[in-house]
Amino acid sequence: MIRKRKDIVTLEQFIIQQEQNFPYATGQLSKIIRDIVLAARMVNREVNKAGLVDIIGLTGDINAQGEDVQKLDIFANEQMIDALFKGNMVCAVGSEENDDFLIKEGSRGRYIVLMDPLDGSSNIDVNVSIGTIFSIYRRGGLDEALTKEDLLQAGTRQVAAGYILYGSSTMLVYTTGNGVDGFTLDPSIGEFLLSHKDIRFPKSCSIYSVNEGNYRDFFDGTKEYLRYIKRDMESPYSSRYIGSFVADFHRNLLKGGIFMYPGTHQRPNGKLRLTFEANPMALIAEQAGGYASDGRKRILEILPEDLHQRTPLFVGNKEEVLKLEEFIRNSGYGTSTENLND
Ligand code: AHM
Ligand code: MG
Repeated sequence: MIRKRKDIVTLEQFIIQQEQNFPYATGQLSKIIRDIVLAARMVNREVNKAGLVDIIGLTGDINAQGEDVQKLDIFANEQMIDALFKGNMVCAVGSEENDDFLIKEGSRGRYIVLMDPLDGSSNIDVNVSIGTIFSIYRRGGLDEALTKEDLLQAGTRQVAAGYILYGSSTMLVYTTGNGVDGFTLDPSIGEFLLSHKDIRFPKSCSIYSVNEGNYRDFFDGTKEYLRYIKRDMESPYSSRYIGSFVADFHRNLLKGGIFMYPGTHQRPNGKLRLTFEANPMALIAEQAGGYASDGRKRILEILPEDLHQRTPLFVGNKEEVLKLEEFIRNSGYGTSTENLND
């Protein structure tokens, strides 16, 4: 079916419409979204060429988490930082690829951006979808120096969050706290077009996504929940796990599902980062009627102490994540290793 021109809404038109709904908006936040999208277009171009040119592959450098860094990560990081700082609305950027915050001295920018410029980058060389995740906060008074409280705020204080999925098509999904909307890049005209208006998790959950290779090492509550959804439910859920967070989250958002990256005995805080990965997806999930938890409490209420802090993460359909919390609560938040081999 070919859509008539009047049905098509570009991202730019959508942003303008949104601003008209908030007559006091300064347009600064919209400018940041535009800057992120501009950088994402550049990243998209390189991701699409990754199989063809020598931009792919390890550089030999190690990132802040001690993992190998691939060239595309660096490219994405540079593009994002460059676009954000040139835009003048942003005074500080925290990136998964940098040990510490990058501060723009003397900036009058009101906003702080935290991001994972290219999540799932270990999937690049096997042609699996990857993504950029971002999260935007407002700083305190412009006349005071930036404080730790400005830089490390709880997820509830996000003014916007989103992701770009470089998949079979390229999509931007974002929220400014007023629902979640999705845009698909039309490569023939180079524009993101509104394709998924007001996204909500479907009523029922039908998918669970977890790296079950780690099962042995999960805590009791997580194991009991997994046994329940696989064995005790009338119609068991489908298991779907790509191992690329943006793609796993996006599928579950559209189809209904729970994504889990639990803590383990080896790594009680799991793998994913609170600031770059959990918080933005938690805001999107809640804005779409879902919920995100660390197993005990709401992700968005955790006050980060460190830029690179990790957290267990359970995110998806609200009732499902609440059920998971119940299993963990009923296990006494157990950390026993007794049934490690179940
Ligand atoms: P990255 O930020 O180093 O790319 O790692 C994060 C990725 C996520 O995209 C994904 O959900 C997770 O790591 C997969 O981890 P695992 O391979 O342990 O299942
Ligand atoms: Mg990541």
